[in-house]
Amino acid sequence: MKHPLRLTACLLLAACFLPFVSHGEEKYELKYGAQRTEKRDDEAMRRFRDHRVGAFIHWGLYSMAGGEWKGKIYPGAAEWLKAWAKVPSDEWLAQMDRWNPTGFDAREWARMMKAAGFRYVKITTKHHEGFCLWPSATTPYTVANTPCGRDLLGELVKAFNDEGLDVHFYFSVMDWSNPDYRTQLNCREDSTAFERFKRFTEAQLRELATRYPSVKDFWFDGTWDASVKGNGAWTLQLENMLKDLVPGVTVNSRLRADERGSRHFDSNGRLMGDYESGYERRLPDPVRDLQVTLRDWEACMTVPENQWGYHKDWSLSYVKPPVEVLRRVVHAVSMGGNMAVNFGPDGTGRFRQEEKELADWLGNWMRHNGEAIYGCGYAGFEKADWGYYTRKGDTVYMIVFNQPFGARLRVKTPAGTAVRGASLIDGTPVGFMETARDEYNVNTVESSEPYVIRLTVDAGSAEGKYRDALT
Ligand code: FHN
Repeated sequence: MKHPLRLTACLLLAACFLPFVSHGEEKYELKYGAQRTEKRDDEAMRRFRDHRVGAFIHWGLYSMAGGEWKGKIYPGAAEWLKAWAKVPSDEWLAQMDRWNPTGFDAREWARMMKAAGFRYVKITTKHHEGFCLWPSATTPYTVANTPCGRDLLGELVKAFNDEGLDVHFYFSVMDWSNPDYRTQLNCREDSTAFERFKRFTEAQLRELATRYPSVKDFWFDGTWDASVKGNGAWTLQLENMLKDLVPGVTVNSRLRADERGSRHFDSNGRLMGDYESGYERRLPDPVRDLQVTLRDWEACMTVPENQWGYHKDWSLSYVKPPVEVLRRVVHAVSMGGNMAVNFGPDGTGRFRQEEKELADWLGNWMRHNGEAIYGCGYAGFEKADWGYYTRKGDTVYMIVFNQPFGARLRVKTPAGTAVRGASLIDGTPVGFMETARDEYNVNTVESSEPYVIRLTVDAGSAEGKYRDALT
């Protein structure tokens, strides 16, 4: 038997070192973890969620080089060219002398994005390179000190808003142009420099929030270094500052770290920020990862394999055809998420032909079928091999990507849910029949592209049951 004193000492030690156990489920008592236990559900959040599909735009000095430095093409992500080609910061930033996007017309961009069916646009205000698309007073590395001299971000915000599109700001905390940035804080000098960097970042964000108060979302990036992860309190302070300055603004999960260094989700497994933003160039599995349907999230995707900024040679990787881009948008919505599709205009401010064609194709599809996307979410139906379901109340949309060999689409309803009607988006009825308990066959439709069948289901929504099973 153990000596009782030793046992007491062990228990005391354990009490000191083991995580604090509080309010039943929570393992750790956290000051800088998640700020709420439920989904955020105010009007601004619902607006963000209901939009479902947005564009991402990466535009900066890297858009001029297009993946090529001193005659050599680098196949990696074009916006990382400075790193691939090991270009010193002063040499990289000297490109500002050539920044003069003569083909740029903010209204044209806005019309294109609107026509493509996007409801919001995420713009890189500052990517890792540190060049600001707005005339910031915090640094010389801005549009103000280029031959262009205009506030390009301001022009974009106005043009998008004029078209009725919400603007979201991408902001990289990691900044290669600022000598105070540190990846790690190894000594006092590092900490002092990083404190200066924190003030600089705050000032930039304060400028963005006050100069462009119609901004609806801040999407943070470049927050993976130990220096940022070790400053959880600061990341929460930034989020709170933005929310004070811009009522209703949403903030992605990528900004935050708790005091134990956990990112996105705190050490108790709770989401930080307003929505999860970890799905980058990947999507949750529709069978295994149903947990995601319980929270808000937004995925983002590139059209080539991994190019966000403009790269002059798209032949270096597989390029997704429009139908595949659409499939990913639908996949995200079917699991209760949003999707941001990336565009990378070149240094003159023009979109490449492939991107214009993609925007046209998506716009055409969304004009006819957008009802199955906007304001829709997870349907609670079992995954089908012909495509995806989305749902709005008692209307369930079948979005058919793979025509089956037989002329029937099998629909397995959640227990107790009955299908009352089936039609095309234009109202044309579609034949269907009950084939077994909680199972129907719906007729296929001749179509050369993905099509939508609208099902009316009874009010005995199974969504709740699915949710109960998941939680
Ligand atoms: O490094 C960046 C990358 O260039 C791009 O901006 C993407 C967009 O989600 N985010 C970072 C990688 O996670």
